[in-house]
Amino acid sequence: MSFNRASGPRTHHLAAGQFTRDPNRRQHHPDFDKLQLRGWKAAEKEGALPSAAWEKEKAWALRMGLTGSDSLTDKSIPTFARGELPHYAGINTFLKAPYIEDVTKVGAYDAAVIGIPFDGGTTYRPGTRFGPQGVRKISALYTPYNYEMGVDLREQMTLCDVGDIFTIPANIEKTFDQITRAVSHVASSGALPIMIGGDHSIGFPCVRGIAQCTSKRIGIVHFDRHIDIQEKDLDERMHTTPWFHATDLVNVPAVNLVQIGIGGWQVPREGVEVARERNTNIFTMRDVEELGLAETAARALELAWKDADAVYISFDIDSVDCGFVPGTGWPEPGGFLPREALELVSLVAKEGICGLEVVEVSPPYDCSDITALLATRVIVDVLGTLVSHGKMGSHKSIIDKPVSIPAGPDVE
Ligand SMILES: [Mn+2]
Repeated sequence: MSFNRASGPRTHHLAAGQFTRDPNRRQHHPDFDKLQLRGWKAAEKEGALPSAAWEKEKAWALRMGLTGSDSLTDKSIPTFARGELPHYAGINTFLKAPYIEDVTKVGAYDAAVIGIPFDGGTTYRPGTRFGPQGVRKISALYTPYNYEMGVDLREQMTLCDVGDIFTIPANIEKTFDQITRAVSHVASSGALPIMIGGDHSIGFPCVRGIAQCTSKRIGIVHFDRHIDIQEKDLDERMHTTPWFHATDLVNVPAVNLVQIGIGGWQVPREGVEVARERNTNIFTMRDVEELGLAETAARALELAWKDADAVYISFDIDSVDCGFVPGTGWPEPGGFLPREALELVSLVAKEGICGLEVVEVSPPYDCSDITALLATRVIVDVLGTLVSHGKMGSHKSIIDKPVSIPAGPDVE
């Protein structure tokens, strides 16, 4: 309708006389209706968002950081930087979310970011122990508002950063126990666990942490170029093995494991054999290309949710073409374009999730923080999707066996 020339020029936003024809002047489509553009609709949606949490944050910043200098016109600017602004300043948490020093308080938040600085499961290039800090650092440039989604995370949900898990660099098994304990604590609190790795070996203890808080069945959607399902690698449970051990858990069946983007020359045959034996679901990049993003997501959701009660997302940053993610341990060409990956992960998240991990960001190999930036995008896009589809908090209903981990005694 908006391109129907017969309907004549639309003039809603044009001054009278603007359509006087000058043959030397380039004319715009006279009947182009910008009100039909998603861009304009998104702008209108912003007008309906609240700003109460932003006002509260600014008042808090003045209380915490002292009122600003007399010469400043904007009286909401404090002397010491507190909260979101300026983006280049401050002690970085993920998205400048509050740091929860006392983890017994994590249940007061809808979602909690957990750093897992561990690269002891790496079989080639290390460095993912710096992943959580790399992602937090570049996440500082984001605002909590997304124009296209029409979502403001600050206004519509509560997010905190619980800091990092105390990993044991020389011992994979002790690290796994620490990770499971931490993730089970956060999941039991009701906050949605959002893990920043770390190498992909953390996938097993993260899923185990959630699985032990519930009698329900969990499916996994796994974005990767690698299959990551052999039993051992180099004699240990390395980053090539998480789904072998996760799908050994009674309530995490392999038939609900959906692996998307797998392919190239780095998929070990040992893993392929296990995937075949356990009947997992594998989509190559060519599958994604032929099906299209919407159909891929629809089929992935169907498989992951079949007789399951919740779905966990594991996003390996190396699922994206290595031209976009130099900062990773096993770079492989031919993966997703960033725009495809973000679209697909959002399409999967819109049905709700019980946890998200983003792994394999290795800042020492990164350029201009672009790999860490994409990891940040995956997390904020998933959060925005959960908010815009009313799925934030949907995981709470599966937590029927919450764990209780003792804190140390009170100190002065
Ligand atoms: Mn991988």
